[in-house]
Amino acid sequence: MRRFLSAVPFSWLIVGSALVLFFVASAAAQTQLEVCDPSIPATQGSGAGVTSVLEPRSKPAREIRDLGLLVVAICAAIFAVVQAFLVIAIVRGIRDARAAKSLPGEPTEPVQVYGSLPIEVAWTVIPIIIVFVLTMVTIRTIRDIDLTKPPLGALAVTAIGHQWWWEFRYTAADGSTVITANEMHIPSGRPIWVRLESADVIHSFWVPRLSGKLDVIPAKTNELWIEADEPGIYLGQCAEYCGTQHAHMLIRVYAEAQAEFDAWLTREAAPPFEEVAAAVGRKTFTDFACMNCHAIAGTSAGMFGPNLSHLASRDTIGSGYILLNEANLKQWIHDPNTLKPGCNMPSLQLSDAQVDGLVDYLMTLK
Ligand code: HEC
Ligand SMILES: [Cu+2]
Repeated sequence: MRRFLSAVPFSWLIVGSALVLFFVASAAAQTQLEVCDPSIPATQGSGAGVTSVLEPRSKPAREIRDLGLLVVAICAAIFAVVQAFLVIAIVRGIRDARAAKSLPGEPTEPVQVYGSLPIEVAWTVIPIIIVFVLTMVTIRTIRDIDLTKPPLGALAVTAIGHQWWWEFRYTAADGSTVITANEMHIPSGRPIWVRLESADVIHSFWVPRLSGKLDVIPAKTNELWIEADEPGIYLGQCAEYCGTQHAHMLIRVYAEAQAEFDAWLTREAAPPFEEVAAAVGRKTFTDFACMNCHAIAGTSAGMFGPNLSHLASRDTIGSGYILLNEANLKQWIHDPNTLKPGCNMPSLQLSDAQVDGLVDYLMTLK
């Protein structure tokens, strides 16, 4: 037994640990991965909150999963065959060595075989076939999902990556541009043609259940087909390291029935409802630098930070990282760095009264 163990190749240890890691990782992926703050309502609709590539909800994501599983299956088969030969060789080697010991004088080397034509042909032709199959299947998948033109009936949305949040732009029925942040609404069952742009560095747009990932590159527009088969919230994540708060540059895709989506877009296109009682907060907003960085329809036009026109209709702030409620908003405005360290919004050192006014005002922006 000790003999056998010492003969176990080192590669098995590596492969063994890799397998253990793989199973642990896939188990983790299976658990309901929620955004960092577990109190954020990630789940709505079937299986929302899951970010696993193994649970696709669109044609592009399904094709990517299927291709991945095919590659894993072929590699597993190759692994099994190679390891089987290895085990046979080890067992025979030990047996022959034992036999040689009991028969002194016999050669301990196994019979040497050189240049067997059938074997040479087999291990040349079989890998070529495997590589050929993988190439063809990959080309087919790319042709199916990496489109150069929007699919029929697609809705065009522009997504702009910023350090560390997402901006989404739509064209409303009246031709006006609707701008929102971090929570992307889409009609379910309809292809979405996402034009990806960056305001600063390279990001990557990835909603695992809706499509593959695609880089978001400054001064270049990439185009990505995403789609949700069924309504629900689908979580995504910037997938290209882009600085301090890269990990908290989350994407929330709200897929809803077409009529619901249309109603949402119409609401977003309209000016926000403002209560007269919130006028104090509105004045603070325009008196301070808030207005230079944030746009609120009818109030300010800043473009550096997220559009706040309909902030109160969103579930989260800080790019899907923090639940939107009065307490969090208060803390955020006092000093966003206590919630999202390193983010590009400064603390304006406002008094409690000023912050309270701002919160009252912002929470009316439905
Ligand atoms: C220098 C520009 C700048 C100024 C000034 C500024 N902000 Fe921001 N703000 C940002 C940026 C950038 C973000 C996005 C931070 C992130 O998620 O990483 C942000 C995020 C926010 C958010 C969360 C929005 C969302 O959807 O995630 C709110 C609310 C907000 N700011 C309110 C204010 C208020 C109120 C003021 C004035 C007291 C203010 N901001 C001043 C740049 C600014
Ligand atoms: Cu990033």
